[in-house]
Order: sequence, then structure tokens, then C-alpha cells
Amino acid sequence: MTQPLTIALSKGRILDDTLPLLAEAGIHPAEDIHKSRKLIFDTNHDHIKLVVIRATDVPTYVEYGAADLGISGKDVLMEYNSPNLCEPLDLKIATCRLMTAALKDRELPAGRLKVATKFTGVAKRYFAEQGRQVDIIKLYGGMELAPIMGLADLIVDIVDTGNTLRANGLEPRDLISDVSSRLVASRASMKVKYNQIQPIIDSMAAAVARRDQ
Ligand code: PRT
Ligand code: MG
Repeated sequence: MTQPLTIALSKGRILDDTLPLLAEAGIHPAEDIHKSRKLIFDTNHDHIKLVVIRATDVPTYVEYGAADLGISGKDVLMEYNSPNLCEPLDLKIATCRLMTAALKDRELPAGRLKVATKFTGVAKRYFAEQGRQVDIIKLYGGMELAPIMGLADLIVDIVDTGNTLRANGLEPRDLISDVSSRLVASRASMKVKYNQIQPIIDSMAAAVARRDQ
């Protein structure tokens, strides 16, 4: 018998790129996700369900086995940083970059740096690798404001076009990582539910490859 299988989708901008890719992989929600307030959706496959949750919650659902597969930004996965998760496929959607940024033309102080970010784990590891002493200041949004207000010397944030930085008198400095959304699974469920999960990975991989052509 086919066991039920749940895929956790990140809502927001990743979802906009995910739904067409799922469709190309032959997985269609039973109703329009954008028009519904539901969080759980049946699909055209009897055994596959979709749940739509906050991007930052996807790795948690997958790690604890509440969802079998998830779709998450690499930034979110780097911040979550769990050895129990694996990334069987790069979906190449919702691409952007994790970067440091500072006020345009502003020289950074020589000593300890104040770094504002919501990616505190990523920032800690990055500056440790650089051998740079930093104080990390956790913010939940609007990071661009921190250097303007003198709260921080640097921010670590997502950059796509760079327009948000420029509009606030900031400039990108160093690349920390390229970002795209990934299919994520737990190492445990990859073993236990391999026969269920692998066909979905395969059909999504084929859809990604067709786009690359
Ligand atoms: O809002 P909430 O806290 O629930 O979640 P969220 O803001 O993390 O979700 P959402 O829907 O914004 O999606 C975030 C995910 O999309 C990230 O984790 C990335 O993997 C991916 N992604 C891709 C982006 C961008 N591109 C992006 N441009 N996430 C955010 N941005 C924002 C960025 O924070 C900055 O404010 O866009 C602005 C920069 O864009 P440019 O083009 O002005 O440089
Ligand atoms: Mg947002």
C-alpha cells in the first residue's frame, strides 16, 4: 500500500515559484492555494498532501517528521543548520544572495563590528571564519534601517536586485552565499520512506532539468 506523504511548502514569495514547478512535476493541489485560507491541501495524487506554512517553520516540520519533504530557501536552511536534514535537490527557484551590506562609501571601524541581522547563526559562523570580532544584534525585519540609525556597522541580509539597499543609502559588500530554494528531507525519513520519497524527487528533478534546457 502507498503510505501517505506530506510536502511542506514555504508560503510567501517561494510559494509563487513553487506551484508552477510542482505542476510541471505533475503535482496539482485540489484547490487554488492562493485563494484559500486553508493550510492543508489534497492533491491529484491520493497519497500526497501539501501543507503551507511560514518559510522558517518548514525545516522544523521536516526534522520532526511531521512533513516528509519540504521546500525551503537555502538561507533558512543555513540558519536552521541541522545535521538531521539533507537537501536532495536544488530547485533553482527564488534565487537571491545572502550578503553583508553597509552605508555607501562608509569605512568600517577597525575593531569590533556591530552586525544587525535576522540570520544570527549564519552571521556568527561567517565572521568567526573571517576571524572578525563582532557583536550580533538580532532584528526581525527592516535591517536596512540599522546602519542609518547607528545601531549597527553592517547588516547581513538577502539581496536580489540591490534596489532595497540602494533606496536606503546602503551598498552590498561581501557575498556570504548564493541562495535558492531546496527540496529538504530528514535523513531518517529518506531511509524509512525512500520508496515514497524518491519518485517525487525524481519527477521534480526532471522538471528542474527541463527548465535548464
Ligand atoms: O515575512 P516572513 O517573516 O513570514 O518570511 P519571509 O520574509 O522570510 O518570507 P518571504 O515570503 O519574504 O520569502 C523569503 C524567502 O524568499 C527567503 O528565505 C529567500 O530564500 C527567498 N527570497 C528570494 C527572498 C528574496 N528573493 C528577496 N529579495 N527573500 C527576501 N527578499 C527581500 C530581502 O529581504 C530584501 O528586503 O527582498 C529585499 C531585497 O530585494 P532587492 O531586489 O531589493 O535586492
Ligand atoms: Mg517577508
